[in-house]
Amino acid sequence: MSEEELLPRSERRSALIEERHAERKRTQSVTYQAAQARNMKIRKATFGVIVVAVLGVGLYLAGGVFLGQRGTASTADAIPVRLSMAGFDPKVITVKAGAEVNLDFWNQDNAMHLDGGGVHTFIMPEYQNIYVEIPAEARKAFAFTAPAAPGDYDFYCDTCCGGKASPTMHGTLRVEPASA
Ligand SMILES: [Cu+2]
Repeated sequence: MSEEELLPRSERRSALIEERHAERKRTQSVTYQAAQARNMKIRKATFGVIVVAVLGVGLYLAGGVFLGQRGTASTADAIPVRLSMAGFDPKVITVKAGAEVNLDFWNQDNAMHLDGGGVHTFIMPEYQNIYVEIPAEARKAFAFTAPAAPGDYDFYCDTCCGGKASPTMHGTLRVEPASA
């Protein structure tokens, strides 16, 4: 028989009450509360980090579709241009004559997709011999000054699907009069 069981019932009860008081005193103490708050903060921060990581992975797996459309790396007025096996999207890029043009290229193909390592190109021989290479699954910003003469300027990709010979790999830079 243990010593506790030998104690009279009243003494056991008062011991129990005292124990509860001590426990309450401990949990209500400033240091205990602070520690709890700290634990909660750490838990929240950890949760935040996990959420951010999961969202990041999700965005990455989404093939950068969201980033391509409204990513922070591009300027506010950048025109998103997606490149894939299907060609350019949009096929017609409309700008004002002489305006500063910011293109935000997004190559949606992966390196295993194409012979050229998934690279697409934006080639505009009619104007300034523009030649831009966009690596697989990458974004690339490209800025240039639009032609002063209004009209339609052809551009194409020559690294896939028949290249220049394939109509699907062509697009048009439509230059409108600056005043229009
Ligand atoms: Cu291409």
